[in-house]
Amino acid sequence: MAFRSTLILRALALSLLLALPAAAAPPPDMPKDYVKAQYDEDLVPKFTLPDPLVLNSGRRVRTAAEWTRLRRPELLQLFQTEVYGRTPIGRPPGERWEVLSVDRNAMGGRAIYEKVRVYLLGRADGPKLDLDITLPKSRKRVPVFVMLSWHSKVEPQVIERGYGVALYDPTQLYPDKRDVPWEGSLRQQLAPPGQAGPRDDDWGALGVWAWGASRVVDYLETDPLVNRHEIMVLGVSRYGKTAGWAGAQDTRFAITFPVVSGTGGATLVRRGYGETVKAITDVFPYWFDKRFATYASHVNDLPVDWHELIALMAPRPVYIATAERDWWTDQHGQFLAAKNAAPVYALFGEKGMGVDEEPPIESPVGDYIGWHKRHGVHGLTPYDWARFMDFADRHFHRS
Ligand code: GTR
Repeated sequence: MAFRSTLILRALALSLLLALPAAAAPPPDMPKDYVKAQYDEDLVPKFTLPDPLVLNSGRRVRTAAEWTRLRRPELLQLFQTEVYGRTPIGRPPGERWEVLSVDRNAMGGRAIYEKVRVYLLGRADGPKLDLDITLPKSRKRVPVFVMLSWHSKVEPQVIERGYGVALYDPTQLYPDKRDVPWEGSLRQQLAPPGQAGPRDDDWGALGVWAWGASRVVDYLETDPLVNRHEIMVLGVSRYGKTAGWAGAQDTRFAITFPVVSGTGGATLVRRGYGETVKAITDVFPYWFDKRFATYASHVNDLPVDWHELIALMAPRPVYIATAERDWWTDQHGQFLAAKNAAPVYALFGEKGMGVDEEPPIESPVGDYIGWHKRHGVHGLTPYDWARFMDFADRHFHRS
């Protein structure tokens, strides 16, 4: 394929050499039963990151306009064909929704709770998406986190600080398991006419789930209580990966929050630290397209790495959250991905993280690219939420 020769060209002449940290940290002191993988910073191989600002043709983009017109579509396409699979359709023509119920006295009278059902293809007996929306009572339209989740618990401080939450369960669209038959799946229902079966670049579960997050926005944009310019996307772990891919593709997301997203979310896969491409595609091949697994033994040939996924948000803000005892997600790899996305933000005149070294624990950094590592393990905590809203307050000019 054309990008392969370009790849070689890039690797030879135009690539960016990643500076490894001068003094590597000692291997972490982790629980004995922690999942086995490579966790020694000294053993991270030297590698070359693809340069987000170099076109497949080898030419360098120099302006924000060139990035948006030329490079952004190329990178989106590479993430589609090589990683997540193609998103075959945007908003389906027949999509409609129904507000099933509204409770104006939710959370002790502080919130409004709406249940909304989206009929993705218009038909009541077709695929649907159920939304649980909790909005703080307010005289103004409110900012909203679209959150992908299995459960419908809303963190009270979010409502107290004036933010809404729209929850949806991605598995309603596509099950989180291997070997789901293509026949009858949403993937088949949304495939271009004439496609008889799955292809190597057919979207995996993460792609379908991310597409669902965009369908939530279709509804939210019409909700009179919601500020359509302040819709964000947030997910944790596998749904953090999903949130990243959703935010990269759909510019209606004002801010993206990939939380402990790790491999396939916001970390550099070339580091081979913690969960590798091989590990993730062995256990969760169906999250991605078929082509992604073919890079497992030679990740350096992957024409993208995850600093470029973060760059796809530019100039919209993005906030990457990691946890101290979550080595599997490669926290430092998520720092380096964030750092190496900055040149794209710079084209827009925006500052990324504003630091070169990983900051101390629980010292959030970042202007347009927010980043923190908090105490604790894999998950989402009140500390994370508080920092996310500090970041959003700043960008939405809320006091
Ligand atoms: C793990 C997987 C991670 C992460 C996690 C989760 O088993 O290796 O990539 O996605 O599941 O979603 O909880």
